Amino acid sequence: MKTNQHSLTEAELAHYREHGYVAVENFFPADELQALDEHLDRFAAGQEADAFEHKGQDYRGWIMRLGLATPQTAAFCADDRVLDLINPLVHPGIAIYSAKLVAKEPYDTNICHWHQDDAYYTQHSQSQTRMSTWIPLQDSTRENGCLQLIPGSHHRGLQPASNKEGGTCNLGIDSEIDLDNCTYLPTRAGTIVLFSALLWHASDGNQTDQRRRAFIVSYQEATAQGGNADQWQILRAA
Ligand SMILES: O=C(O)CCC(=O)C(=O)O
Repeated sequence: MKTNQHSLTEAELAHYREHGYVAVENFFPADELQALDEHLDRFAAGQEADAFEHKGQDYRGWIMRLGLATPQTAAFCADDRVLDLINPLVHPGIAIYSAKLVAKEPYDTNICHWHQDDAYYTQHSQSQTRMSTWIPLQDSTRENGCLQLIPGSHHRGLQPASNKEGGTCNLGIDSEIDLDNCTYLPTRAGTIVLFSALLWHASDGNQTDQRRRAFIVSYQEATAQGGNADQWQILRAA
C-alpha cells in the first residue's frame, strides 16, 4: 500500500491539468484523521451558536473559517506533506485562502448545488492557480453524498452564477450542466482530492445513518492578496 506520498507523479499532474482534479489515496493515516475529527467535535461543542457563519437546518454540522481557528487546524492547513503535494499546482509560493468543515449529517437531504469555488472566492481575492484540497474524514460514497465533478470543466473559466433555492453551495452555475459527463468520486478516508477552484462540482444528500464530513482547505499563490477574512496567511514565500 502506498502511504504518505508527498509529491504528485507525472501521471497525477497530467490528470489534474487535463481534468481539473486528482485523487491521491492513502495520503493521511487513519489516526490523524480521527484526531482531527474529534478535535472538530470538541471545537464545535465549545462555540457559541453565533460563531458559525452558516447555521440552521441547511448547514448543520458545517464550521466555517477554520484556517487559523485553533493551533490544530492551523497546523493541518500548513502541513508540509500537503504543501509539497500541491507545490507544482499553486505558485509562486503558497498561501491559505480558507478552511472549513463540510458535513452531511445522517439523512441530510441537502444537496450541494453545482458550483465553482471561485464564484465565491473571487469576491475576496483574485488568483491564477487557486485550488482546494478535499479531505474526507469518513469514507464517502454515492449513498452518503460523495463529490460529483464535471472533468475538464475548469477549462471553461469562471461562469455566471446566481443564488439557487435550497441546499448548500447555492451560488450555483447558471450554464447548463452536462450531466452525461458527471463523474461520481467515492473516496476512502485517507484520500486527498485536489481540485481547481474553477472545476464544476456538486454533491447529493446523505441517505445513510452515518455522518459524512470533509475538511476542505483552499490554497492560492502567495502573490495573490487576501483570502477569506482572517484566514489568509502566506505559508511558503514566492
Ligand atoms: O463536500 C461537499 O459536499 C462539497 C462541498 C463544496 O463543494 C464546497 O463547500 O465548496
